[in-house]
Amino acid sequence: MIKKCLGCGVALQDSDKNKLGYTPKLSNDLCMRCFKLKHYGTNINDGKIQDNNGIVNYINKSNSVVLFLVDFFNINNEIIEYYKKIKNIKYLVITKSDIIPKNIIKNKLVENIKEVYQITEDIILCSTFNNENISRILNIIENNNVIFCGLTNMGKSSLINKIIGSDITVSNKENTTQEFIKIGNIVDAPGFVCNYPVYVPKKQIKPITYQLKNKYCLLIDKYILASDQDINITLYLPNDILVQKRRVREEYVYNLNVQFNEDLVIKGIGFIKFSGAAKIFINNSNIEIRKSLVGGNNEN
Ligand SMILES: Nc1nc2c(ncn2[C@@H]2O[C@H](COP(=O)(O)OP(=O)(O)OP(=O)(O)O)[C@@H](O)[C@H]2O)c(=O)[nH]1
Ligand SMILES: [Mg+2]
Repeated sequence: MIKKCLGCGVALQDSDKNKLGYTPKLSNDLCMRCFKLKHYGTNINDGKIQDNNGIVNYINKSNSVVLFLVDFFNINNEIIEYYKKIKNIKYLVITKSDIIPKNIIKNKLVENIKEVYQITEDIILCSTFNNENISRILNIIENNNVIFCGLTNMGKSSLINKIIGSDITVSNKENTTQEFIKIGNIVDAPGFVCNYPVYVPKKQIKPITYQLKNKYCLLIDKYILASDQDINITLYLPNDILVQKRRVREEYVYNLNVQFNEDLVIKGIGFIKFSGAAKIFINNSNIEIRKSLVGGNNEN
């Protein structure tokens, strides 16, 4: 029988150092990639390119209950489309609830996600770090075969390790889990990988409000955001992302309309809530605009 790496699920091999699954000794439980990720946090191989639709097909062929994981900052249409393709009994699990800003009312957030993305199934907010709703997940697992799936870096393997005491490799690098890993009645799926990097926030996010002025733009990480008029915006982005105000230095084409109470989603990082209508410029094509997930009573 082929021996698989306990950390990421790839078949172990001792013949080619540069290929996935390499280990100097086949008696080892981990491939070299997992060993380095676990002990040094370094990634010696980006892993195979995941086939997102292949993952969906595998799930649809099973009769397992599906926990589809996504964190608060990575909810977008592209990901929700994968969620909707899954035909099994399923739950949308909003992970890393510990990083959701304090001002957000969680019940209201769940209502808003249901409304904006037309979700009819239960939504569970949970955190592996502070144990929020872990008991609800345990309950589902006790009574069903369960597949954990979702975007890469959403904490699938961390949650499984927490609830069953397994030792699947966890890291803030994308594509950590390489193959489906079956442990008892639980399956950890490789994460969906999209064409944008998925940031892992380190701590609870504090929303920051800026006035975006006509003559100034914001430099967010490596992206320029400019508006054709003065407007208040609130950034729901990891606080270690560098944000700087700059004087507008060139003519921008303001070709994107954002309305009052809408979010500009920057996929993989987070979103920006607009408190007024504006025409904007942003040099990033991985964006979406939606009715805001936050705001309303007592928020902001
Ligand atoms: N703040 C916070 N971070 C978490 C939580 N759960 C996981 N993380 C972090 O999220 C990152 C990704 O965790 P993984 O468990 O490897 O994510 P995954 O979904 O299995 O990722 P892939 O295997 O690439 O699909 C790690 O840096 C974890 O420490 C959580 O509840 N709260
Ligand atoms: Mg994983």
